[in-house]
Amino acid sequence: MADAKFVPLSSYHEYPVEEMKQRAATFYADMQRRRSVRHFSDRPVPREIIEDCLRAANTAPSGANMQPWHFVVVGDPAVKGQIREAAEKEEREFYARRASEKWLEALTPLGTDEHKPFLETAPYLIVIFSQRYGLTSDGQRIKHYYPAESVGIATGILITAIHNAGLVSLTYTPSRMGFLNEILGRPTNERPFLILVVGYPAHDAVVPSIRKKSLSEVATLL
Ligand code: IYR
Repeated sequence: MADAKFVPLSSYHEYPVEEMKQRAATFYADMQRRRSVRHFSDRPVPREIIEDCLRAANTAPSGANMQPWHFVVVGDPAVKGQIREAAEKEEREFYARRASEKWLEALTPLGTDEHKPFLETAPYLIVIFSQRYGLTSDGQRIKHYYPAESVGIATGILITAIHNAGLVSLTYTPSRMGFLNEILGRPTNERPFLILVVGYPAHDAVVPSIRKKSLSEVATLL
């Protein structure tokens, strides 16, 4: 710890307890409105909104503060088309052969199939990569710690930031994702984590009728 440097925690702000309760309840009420959406409008979204949401995601805690993530924002219709084509090829294989009966059964309530038109309709695809290790400018490998956990946390913050901005998103994981490195020219130390589809919902968007578990089902308070 000899070289550790510390500065005062000047960013922390304490709220009175009543205000904390109010903030926690209000935040929950707002998050409860978030839904994963598969029907997008093609309405454009200002790029700076996406950039600020990515800045928020980049504040995420990560193993040894290595920030083992990379975000590729795809707005180019030609690239979105390439991603759709490659993803649907994987999904045709998934739904016809790769998926077990049990897996298909678990997906039934979501009504998903091999067609992924949202990959072209939505204004942005944010492709999130997890870096298995980092690289210095002279090509030396830097060890990354807990990349899966770190990228998962950053992705959660990104989803929350997008919802907070007033947009909708879909966490989309094609059955196999290696094609994303090729299409987007990402290096071999990066693994595709997921595609976050972002935009406005279509006017006639519908969502599956599913429910979240209650607090007592997911939490134990000792
Ligand atoms: N990737 C496929 C299948 C799929 C898998 C899970 I796990 C989901 O939560 C939803 C879908 C698809 O997107 O259709």
